[in-house]
Amino acid sequence: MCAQMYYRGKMFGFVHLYNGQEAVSTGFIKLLKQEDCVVSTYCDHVHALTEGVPARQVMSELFGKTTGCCRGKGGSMHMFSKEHNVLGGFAFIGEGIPVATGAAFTSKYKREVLKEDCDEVTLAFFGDGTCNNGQFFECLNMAALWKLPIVFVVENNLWAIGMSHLRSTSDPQIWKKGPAFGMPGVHVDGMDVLKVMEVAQEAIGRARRGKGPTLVECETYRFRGHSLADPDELRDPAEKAHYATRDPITALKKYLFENNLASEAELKAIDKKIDEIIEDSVEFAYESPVPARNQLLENVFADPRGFGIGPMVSTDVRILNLRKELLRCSLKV
Ligand SMILES: Cc1ncc(C[n+]2csc(CCOP(=O)(O)OP(=O)(O)O)c2C)c(N)n1
Ligand SMILES: [Mg+2]
Repeated sequence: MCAQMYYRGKMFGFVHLYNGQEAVSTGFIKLLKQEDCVVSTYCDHVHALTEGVPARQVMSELFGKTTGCCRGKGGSMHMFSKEHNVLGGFAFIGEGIPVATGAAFTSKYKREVLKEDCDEVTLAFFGDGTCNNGQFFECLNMAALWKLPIVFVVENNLWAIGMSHLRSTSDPQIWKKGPAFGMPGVHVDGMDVLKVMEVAQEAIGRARRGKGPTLVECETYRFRGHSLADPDELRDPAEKAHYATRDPITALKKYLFENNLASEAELKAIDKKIDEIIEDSVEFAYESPVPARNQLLENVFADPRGFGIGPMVSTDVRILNLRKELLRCSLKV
């Protein structure tokens, strides 16, 4: 549905589908408690949904409407929900990792100074290509040094847009970089939700017990191009066909049938319910208003009229002048 709406011009900028990688988000996030935090990338609409942000709010945000979880100011790639502790999608790769490390530091600080029974955990999701960026190494170091309650979840889909993982990294086994910093590194089949859950349980449990971070490499694959604007001409059709046979949703369905855990009718009923939720979210997004023109600068700077952002210091003349200047420019445009 996201693809349909994007091609109809209802969503702006880029939208990145998550098809093929669902087992990673579900396998990890479904184990979290209310207070735990999630930091994501540009596939954040899925991580937000998994974390419980209502589909209506997510779809509206993708449409850039005021009823979205960021009042339509974030759009695709910038989902945020204070209520659900979704601390953002980050379009600049690697930028979310220090934010997640900071959130984990906050939890550690709370535990040591304010609230002894605080056992919050933060999950940082990012891709294989991102593991070649500096923030990854810096944050692994800090997290291990301070035994932070964080799990670094690498969604290794073997590609960074059109760059093959094997061509761009000195050692393609990402999990090995964990032990280099003194934390466990684990590799898991990221297309098997039950295997992901098993590994996630161990890593999250470890973080909750104050035993520090874990690096988990989930080997997965995306079924579509990098974004909906990507013609996806660089990946070998044979490779795509190979991974298509391992669709995590089809695999789980097969497992449920083989183990008599669900009937065809039960799964059909779930499918129907999902279709209804999606239809409802699209209708809601269509009907919702776009942000008013006078909200253009809201939440851009610290603004007491904004939401969740601290009060502006009225004596800060520089910010006031900058705001005025921006307002003048926007009116000219
Ligand atoms: C700092 C920065 N450099 C470059 C880009 C352009 N860019 C967008 S996605 C991407 C590849 C990311 O690949 P990976 O980390 O494997 O994530 P995936 O999309 O495969 O989940 C790049 C280089 C960016 N967004 N941010
Ligand atoms: Mg990748």
